[in-house]
Amino acid sequence: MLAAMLELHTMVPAFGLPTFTPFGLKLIAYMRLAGLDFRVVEEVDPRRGPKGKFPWLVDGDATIADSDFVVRHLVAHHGADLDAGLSVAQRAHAHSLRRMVEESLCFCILYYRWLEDSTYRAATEVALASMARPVRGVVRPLIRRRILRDLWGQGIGRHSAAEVAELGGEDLEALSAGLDAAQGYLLGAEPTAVDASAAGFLAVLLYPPFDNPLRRRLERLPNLVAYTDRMRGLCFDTPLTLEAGRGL
Ligand SMILES: N[C@@H](CCC(=O)N[C@@H](CS)C(=O)NCC(=O)O)C(=O)O
Repeated sequence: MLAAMLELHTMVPAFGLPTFTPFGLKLIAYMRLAGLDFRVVEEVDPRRGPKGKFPWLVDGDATIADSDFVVRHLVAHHGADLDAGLSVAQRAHAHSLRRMVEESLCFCILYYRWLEDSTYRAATEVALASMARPVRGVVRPLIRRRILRDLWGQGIGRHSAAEVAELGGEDLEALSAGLDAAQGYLLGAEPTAVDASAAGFLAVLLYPPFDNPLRRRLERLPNLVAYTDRMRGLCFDTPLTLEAGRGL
């Protein structure tokens, strides 16, 4: 039997956003747009989740990790299908857009978050604020080293900051052009799952006070900025039911 109240376990709020991970924002946006009732449990340590990453969903006895599997669960068990009205061709288009955002733009955003010294310091200061200072001092560089190794392995970490802005800028321009062709959201007049995903990634790029060449590319695309603001108003500005999770 599934519990009535869904629990989304995700990274702490930061910089005016209800969580600092784009994948957590994606699920908050998805559940908000689907009209689901849920509470957010703030987590500091991703290793508490089944796959060692934020976010995960607890639904009664079931714990589901990875935002894509969470969305599948919400569709299968809660009838919350934001894409129900899409044609086969629109679903295929949505799939490629979502992959572009989550597998390409995502790494460009992570690049600046973890490679730039000042951004890394400010971001981890907030994300790990609940940790005792001496613990934080030890843990921060370890996390950074691991993520930089991942970014090197993925390939993005081998590029210059300007090259990453070129690659990520193409993703942003594709989203911007798609918005112009649609009627308000990425696939038409109503928000769908791909809007939830895009909103999460655009929000973490646009709103935290970190200057980088990719953010400047986004600021030069007024329709995408207006869309991000609109999605923020729809999905991220309403207060959430919050619960403190367990720290390290
Ligand atoms: N494919 C996963 C990606 C989740 C993910 O990459 N989460 C990052 C935060 S943006 C994370 O937890 N990183 C922590 C770590 O690697 O230690 C999803 O869709 O949920």
